[in-house]
Amino acid sequence: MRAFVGSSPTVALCTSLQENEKGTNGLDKLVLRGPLSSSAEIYLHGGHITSWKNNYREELLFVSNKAIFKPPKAIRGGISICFPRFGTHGFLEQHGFAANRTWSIDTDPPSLPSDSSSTTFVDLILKPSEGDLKFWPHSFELRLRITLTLKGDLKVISRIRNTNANGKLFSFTLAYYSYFLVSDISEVRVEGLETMDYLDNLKGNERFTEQGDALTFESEVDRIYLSTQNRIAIIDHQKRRTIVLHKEGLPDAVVWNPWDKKAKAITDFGRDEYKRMICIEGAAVEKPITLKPGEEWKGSQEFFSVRSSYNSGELDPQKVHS
Ligand code: TA6
Repeated sequence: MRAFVGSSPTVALCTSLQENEKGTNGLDKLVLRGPLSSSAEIYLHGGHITSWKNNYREELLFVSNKAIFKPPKAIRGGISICFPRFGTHGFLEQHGFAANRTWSIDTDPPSLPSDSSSTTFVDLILKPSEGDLKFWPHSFELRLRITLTLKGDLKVISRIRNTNANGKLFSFTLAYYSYFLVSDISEVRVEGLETMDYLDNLKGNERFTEQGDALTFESEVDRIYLSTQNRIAIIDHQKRRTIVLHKEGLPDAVVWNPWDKKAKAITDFGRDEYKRMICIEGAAVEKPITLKPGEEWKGSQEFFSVRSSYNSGELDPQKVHS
């Protein structure tokens, strides 16, 4: 099946995705090739991005060696969308069900302002099944546009429309559940969350205030930073690389590393893999988003990889881009 990928008007020819490949366990996988040598791999199971390689062909996402590519179990790693709930909420699976369902390629997406730089992109869509409606009785259209830019940056735009015919509004929380590959978690610093308030999931979700300098990691961390600034940097000294996240419409940020004890309890996670990953994700958790029928919410997260691990508060990837 040939899937169509779009590109910005400045790039006359639309390049098409490679054939819809068969990935692990024969699951449908799309390969998106950027205008230069970047790439992304996306499974229709979960609308799950399992690889993002920059123009230097460096892999930037973590996927567990023990990930189970068998629906409905979500793939452990990469980037997926927690919807309609982040976290545990009664009968809903942990982090909702969007990452547990099979998505489709959206061949007729409502238009989006095209990017200024040349890009290639693919559009995915998820609508609720009859089974989902039993758990969460709301009709919705969840769209993802996954884009690679000329510079090898990844951009994920999510749109959620309330398509209830019964006039009912609905509220949801959401997170871009993102696992980044790092050389050694004890060598990683995170800038951009200094002095922010956070809810600590390890202390009964009590509210604390972050200290005044970059985050470093010596043990399990499981926090939701609230109403943060939109730019967060993951600085990896050993790889001499910084991954910069720029989020829009996602006021909060989740930071998670299971460390050794919790890692052992996660069946689809290698016991030492916590050393090579960090989850940092734009989210809308503290204040659920409410949509009336016909209304649409849009959020996005851009991911830049910068070949430097300098210690600075002024991270402008455009100036120091790889
Ligand atoms: O994103 C952080 C978190 O909510 C942690 O609390 C931890 O539970 C993690 O998700 C793992 O959730 P999962 O359902 O993917 O095993």
